[in-house]
Amino acid sequence: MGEGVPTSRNDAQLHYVLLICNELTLCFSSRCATKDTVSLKCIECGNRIKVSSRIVGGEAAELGDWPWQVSLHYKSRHVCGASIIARNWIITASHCFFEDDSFRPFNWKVYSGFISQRKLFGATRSSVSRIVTHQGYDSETNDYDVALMKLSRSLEFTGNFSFFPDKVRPACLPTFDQQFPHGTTCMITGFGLTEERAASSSDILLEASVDIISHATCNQRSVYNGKITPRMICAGMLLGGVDSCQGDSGGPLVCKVSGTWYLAGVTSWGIGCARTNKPGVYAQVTQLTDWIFTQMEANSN
Ligand code: 4AZ
Repeated sequence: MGEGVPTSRNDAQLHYVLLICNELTLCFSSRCATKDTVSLKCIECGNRIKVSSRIVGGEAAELGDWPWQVSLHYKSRHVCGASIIARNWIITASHCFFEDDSFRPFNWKVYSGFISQRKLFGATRSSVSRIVTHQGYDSETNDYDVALMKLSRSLEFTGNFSFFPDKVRPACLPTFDQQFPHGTTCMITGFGLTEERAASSSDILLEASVDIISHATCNQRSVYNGKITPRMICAGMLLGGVDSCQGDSGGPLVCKVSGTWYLAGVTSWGIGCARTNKPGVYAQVTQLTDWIFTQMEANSN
């Protein structure tokens, strides 16, 4: 990696990755490790010890399965999910900040390292020092539905990889050019509704596998009829039955590449939950990494 100002998008990303890696100890993907940066891997991301589907149509997760999943409590209630991407940064959806009070960090608590909302005593509770929503977020279209929250204190990542269960660990951010081709099977997780008409969110963390759906398919008239922007990625089952739902928002859509889990999407919107031809829509992280790195740098002190 050369000196000075980055000269291309690729350089720009390496630049940010290096800076963040040095200063904030970001989890960054091994795919960033070109011949110039090969040894610069600060923290392992996207891994867990265990190798082993509310979310509608899912099943119960076990502790340590999705160590980057956190629960955002607003005024003491679970309202959204989020994912750990660095010791002191989590990523969520901009639409989780839905009223004036929700832009005040002290109204939020972040719970990590747990799988049951009724057993929060085992969780790590963090306070929030900053909330950064995307200036391009449009509540009509859900474009740019991404936000960052900075934690008041850095999380301690548990486990040392080989010996202890990992309850709290980061997911890997993809590189801007990383592809998650349609048909790839990925995972969604969350404490959201287990049915579109359910009265409350799930007590336990649920997981489900979903397929990546192409923009062309998702924008078809019978599906979302042109409403899918480049900042969105669709995933689910066109037949219905499996999907994220209210309360899962802000949480992860992760895809496993060579044994490592990458954050492909941030749960954003959809028409209902698990309906035929209405898959879940996620903020497309690869299109937002520049913004993510820029905000993390700008808010590093
Ligand atoms: C929501 O209201 C929501 N089926 C999140 C995800 C989906 C629908 C609604 C996707 O936060």
